[in-house]
Amino acid sequence: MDAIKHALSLGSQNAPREPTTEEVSDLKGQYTLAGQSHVFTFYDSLPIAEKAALFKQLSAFDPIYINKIAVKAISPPNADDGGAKETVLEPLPESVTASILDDSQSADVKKWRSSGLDLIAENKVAVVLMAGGQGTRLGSSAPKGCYDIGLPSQKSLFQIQAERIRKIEKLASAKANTGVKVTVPWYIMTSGPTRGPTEGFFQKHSYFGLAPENVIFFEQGVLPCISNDAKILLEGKGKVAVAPDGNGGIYNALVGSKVLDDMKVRGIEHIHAYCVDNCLVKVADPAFIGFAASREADIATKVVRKRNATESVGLILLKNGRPDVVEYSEIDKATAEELDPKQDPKQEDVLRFRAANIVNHYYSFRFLESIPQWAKDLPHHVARKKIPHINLKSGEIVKPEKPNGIKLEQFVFDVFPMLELSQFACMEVDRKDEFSPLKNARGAGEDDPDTSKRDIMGQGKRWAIKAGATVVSEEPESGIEISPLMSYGGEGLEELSGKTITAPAVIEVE
Ligand code: UD2
Repeated sequence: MDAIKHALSLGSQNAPREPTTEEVSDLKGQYTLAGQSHVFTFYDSLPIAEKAALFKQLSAFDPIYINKIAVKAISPPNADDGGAKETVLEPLPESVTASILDDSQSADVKKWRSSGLDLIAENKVAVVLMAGGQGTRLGSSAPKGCYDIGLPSQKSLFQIQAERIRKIEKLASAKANTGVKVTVPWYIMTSGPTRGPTEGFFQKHSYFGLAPENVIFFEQGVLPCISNDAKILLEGKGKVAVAPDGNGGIYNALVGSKVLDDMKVRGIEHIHAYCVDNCLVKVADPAFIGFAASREADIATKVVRKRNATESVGLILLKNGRPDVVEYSEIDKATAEELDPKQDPKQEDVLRFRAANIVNHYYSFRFLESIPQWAKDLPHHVARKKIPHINLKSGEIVKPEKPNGIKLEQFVFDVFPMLELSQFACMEVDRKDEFSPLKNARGAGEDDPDTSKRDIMGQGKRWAIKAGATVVSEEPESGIEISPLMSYGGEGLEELSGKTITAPAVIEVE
């Protein structure tokens, strides 16, 4: 019997096995118990391949758990039902924050950068890129990292980030001068929709000069889309409507995909995790790594000054004494607009809560090893969406005009409140040098391809002028694109001294 069962379970490559009656009835029983048996409405009429696919998909979910997180996400405990005590929000205390903007800390920054480069040279630093988002606001179907923001070199965000990794490896190696090969492994988290196109893009571009064995792709999980009356939605007669489980899916994915095991084998102790769409991101920033390591932080995060009360960024703050982030989609207007009583009222309005989250986080490896102890407690958030689905009565596809359901997602920063303040650190950085997110389609005028291009070329122009070059240009806006392989953060541009450069221009390594 075992041999037959084994053979059946394999099935031949192109003819998946039909689940047995008992397997189907077991699974149906679980879904019936959870009040979700409607997902089997069309099961019997499906061809075998679709039966097998739906059975496999449904087997990957626990319907009781889905119900639990959906109910908790839709109606979180609040003050009046005693579910949560009065929430006290305060800015982060000075004790856990440092600021690049504060000249009095420049000696510290130099020290952090130096120690960060040493850690990179000791092969203790890795980078995790969260690239599973679907970039719907950008209006492009390709993964955001593939996007060409219009630079003279036509480099994509992925290429810019890959070259920053190559450059920081070189800088760390030159400083250490031990002859030991320096590698910063790059773990790229994708989601179902972004996995294929992302890997294909890297293969097409030969990993932008990185060694393929040091660019590791892994996939985050998905969760079923839920109707407003808490029912799992079917996208087709044999397919559950699913969506990526949010960038907070990174934690389960790091464990499930064995990325943590790979980091352990490599001796990684410090991890930089960041957002794909920020063209200015300092990948594996040694100053940030050195800062976090100097504080022996389990988590550290970079922030910039919030642009205005309505900017779509999370706010890093203390919530009931713990580090936390209130997402832009969940902050109340009064809190977002509250002014800082300590600030000079004549100054431009200074918001009380102005530490803007930029999805730029540091983790100690020892902290990431604790994921299995708390990952199941990470909350889910609700995104109300228009979700195409099958009408269970007519079997027709419905394309709703207005939000008809929810996508459940976890937020990467929801892990912050698990820490005592002493385990957490925050570094304020200069927005013009470190944050220019690509969120909107061209023409939005803010956080779009043109602002990304403007900011990265403006930075290159500042670097060239600082290095002693004279920059001439017809339009004041035109800048200079300096390849990351030339300079990681404005260093090493002595050869530009005394030169006259006509912008717009590209400076690339020969
Ligand atoms: C994110 C932050 C927000 C602010 C803003 C600044 C979160 C939850 N929110 O909001 O506080 O910092 O960025 O730009 O971090 N991603 C995945 N898998 C997913 C969803 C997203 O990998 O399922 C990645 C995505 O590819 C990107 C990053 O997470 O690299 C942020 O995602 P987003 O740009 O959709 O987040 P946004 O702008 O709503």
